[in-house]
Parts: sequence; structure tokens; C-alpha cells
Amino acid sequence: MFEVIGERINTSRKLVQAAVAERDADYIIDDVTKQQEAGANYIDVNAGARIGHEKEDMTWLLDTIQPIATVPLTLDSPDPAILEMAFSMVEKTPMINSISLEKERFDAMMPFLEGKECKVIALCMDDSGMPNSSGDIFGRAKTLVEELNRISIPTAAIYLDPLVQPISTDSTKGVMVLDAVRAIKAEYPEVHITGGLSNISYGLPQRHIINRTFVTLMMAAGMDSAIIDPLDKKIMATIRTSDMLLGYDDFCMEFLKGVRAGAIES
Ligand code: THG
Repeated sequence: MFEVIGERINTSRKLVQAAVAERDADYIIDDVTKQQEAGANYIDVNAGARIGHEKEDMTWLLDTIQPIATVPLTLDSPDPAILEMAFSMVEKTPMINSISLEKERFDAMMPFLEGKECKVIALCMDDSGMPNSSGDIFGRAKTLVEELNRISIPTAAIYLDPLVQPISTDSTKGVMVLDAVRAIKAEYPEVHITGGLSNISYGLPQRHIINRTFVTLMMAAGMDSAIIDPLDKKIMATIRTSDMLLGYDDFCMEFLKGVRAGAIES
């Protein structure tokens, strides 16, 4: 079944930033509780937006969230030192977000990940920037899987993020990532595919319908996880329905449960 990584605890969101600045634990606890109730399988925690405060903000967020977390956390930072500190604080085996092929980040992350039991998001990014073709995405994915396997991270613990780019400036950006996901899953059936989706609709109106349609296409290609807002009822219903139609919902149990709970409607 599809795994939802709840994206809401991110200081780039105004209300979260204010809650973190004021150390408003009730706000954070309420938000995490709602994400869990809505079906989040992981809670992403990103404290990067208050420049110069990431370390103490991440520490406070983890101290606040852990006592009420029923699911594991996705520790989200570009800074390997923050990820290392956060890793040492969590009780449940976390997901690390992220490693990439950018040299500085890669070189710092590899020794840290070696021998660790955790899941890891691997961005198809290198020092030349965003990928420019499906072959580019595939090549980077292959390098990441091989390198992580070499330090004993099993393929099934790797969540590749192919990096979705806006379709508004280049109409091939949708098929580019869809083709890449199909190629990656053909080569590595056990690897997971995740990532943010909303970049696809950047610069266009009515973004939610674009994001929802795109997640269905991505799921058909092999995406089995995404970093999204689990309180967005429509995208959650689209994901549950697509999961069923793709054969991941035995006896349509989860779909029927969602309908009975009022989470899925026509
Ligand atoms: N891949 C990986 N990790 C990621 C991303 C990714 N982590 C961060 C980000 N992208 C995913 N998380 C969020 C969190 C919140 C929002 C978007 C993505 C969000 N944005 C509102 C907006 O842009 O309109 C902010 C509005 C507000 O201020 O509340 O909510 O791609 N591996």
C-alpha cells in the first residue's frame, strides 16, 4: 500500500513557524494528531526555515512530537549534522530525508548512514543540478542504489525522490519523470519511489487538480509514497482509490473503510 509522509510540520509554513517561534506545543501536537488520524504513515519534521535556529527548533519539535507520535518520523534537513543530531533523539526507526549525489552532502551522509538501521530518502540531485532527462534521473537513481547497497542499506529501505519539476515551463517534465519511474522500478522492483508532487503545478492555476491527477499517473508508473498534506481530503481519496485500482487493496477493504469513515466520496 501507498505510504503517506505528512508534510505539515515544516517551518516554511507560516503558522508552524509562528508556533515554533513561540514554543506553542499544543499547536504542534494538534497538527500531528490530525495528520495521524488522517492516515499519515510518517510525519515529516523540517525546521529549516528559521535561519540560525534549525538545531534548537528541530530539538524542540522532536521533544514535542515524540510523546504523541504513533508513527515514525521523517527527519528532513539538507544539513547532515542536523540529521545526525535528530537521529540520535528518536526512538522509532526513522526515515532520513535526505541524501543526494551533491558531493558535500554525499560525503557527509555516507559514513553517517553506514551500519544504521533506517529508511533513507535519496534525491536524484547532483552538483550539476536538477536532472534534465529520464535517463539522467535513472542514472542518478542507479548510482544512489548501488552506493547505498555498498554500505549495507538494503534496496527496500531506499526511497528514491526523482525530483518533480514544473510542467508550466516545459511540457515534457511530466513524461520525463513518469518514464524514469518506470525504468527505475523495472531495474529495482523493491525500491520505493517518493517525493513532493506540488512542483509539477508550479506557475499554473487550479494546482490541486493537477497534483491529484499527477499522483495517479505516478502511482501507475510505480510511485508508492509521497510527501503530501494528509489533511487534503481530495488527494487522500485519490490515493486510496488509485491504490485499489492498481491492486494494492485486497478485497477493497481500505477503500470501503475510507468510504464508511466519510474520507472518500464521489
Ligand atoms: N522532497 C523531499 N523532501 C521534501 C520535499 C521534496 N521536503 C520539503 C518539501 N519538499 C515537502 N514539504 C512541504 C511542506 C509544506 C508545503 C509544501 C511542501 C506547503 N507549502 C505552502 C505553499 O507553498 O503554498 C506554504 C503555505 C503556508 O505558509 O502555509 O505547505 O520535494 N524528499
